[in-house]
Amino acid sequence: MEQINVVLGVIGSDCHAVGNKILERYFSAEGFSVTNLGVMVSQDEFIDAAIETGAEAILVSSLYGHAEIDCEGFRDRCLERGLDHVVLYLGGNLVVGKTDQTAVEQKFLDMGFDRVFSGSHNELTDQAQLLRDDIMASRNGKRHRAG
Ligand code: B12
Repeated sequence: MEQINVVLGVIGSDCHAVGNKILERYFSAEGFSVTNLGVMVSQDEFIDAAIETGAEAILVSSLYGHAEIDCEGFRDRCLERGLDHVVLYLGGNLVVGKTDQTAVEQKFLDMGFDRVFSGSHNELTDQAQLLRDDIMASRNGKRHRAG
């Protein structure tokens, strides 16, 4: 099967490590070649790793509620550094407190993520297939943007 490289990690000063390990196992078991940067990863560390490994997707987690600050400008930074076609996913507990899930997800889609998973959408079900489809679309110059 064709190897597809992806980069995974928890952004910012966030130290929540358990979900990250589960994501590594899930996407590896689904056939992706996963570079897992672990916790407390900066935007540039994600991008450096994606460039080094030729990753076609960056999967960002944020669990401690500060995703908006940590993810600000991420898509622009990818473009600045030549990652024009990288697929960007974001998941976790993205904001502090109870906020409407759809509104939360839309906020991050507007920031340039291709798919956003929060609340009940965090459960790992068909994300590997979605990712495969989005990477294929991106290769064909049709980057997916939900919403
Ligand atoms: C254990 C824990 C800790 C431990 C972490 C230990 C460690 N090194 O992992 C300790 C005690 C250190 C900790 C600290 C803090 N924590 Co804490 N912690 C938790 C707790 C109880 C469990 C987290 C966990 O392991 N979950 C199990 C895993 C399997 O689930 P998960 O992390 O959500 O990951 C899954 C999904 O989110 C999803 N997912 C995640 N990312 C992505 C990405 C993609 C692309 C996709 C598709 C899916 C996906 O898939 C994952 C696998 O199934 C949660 C509450 C909870 N029940 O979730 C709070 C919680 C995450 N913590 C919270 C907070 C506030 C903190 C602190 C700020 C507390 C404080 N005031 O100090 C600090 C932050 C420290 C820091 N710098 O990060 C809040 C966050 C609030 C928010 N976002 O709204 C939570 C939700 C508790 C709460 N209800 O208030 N915490």
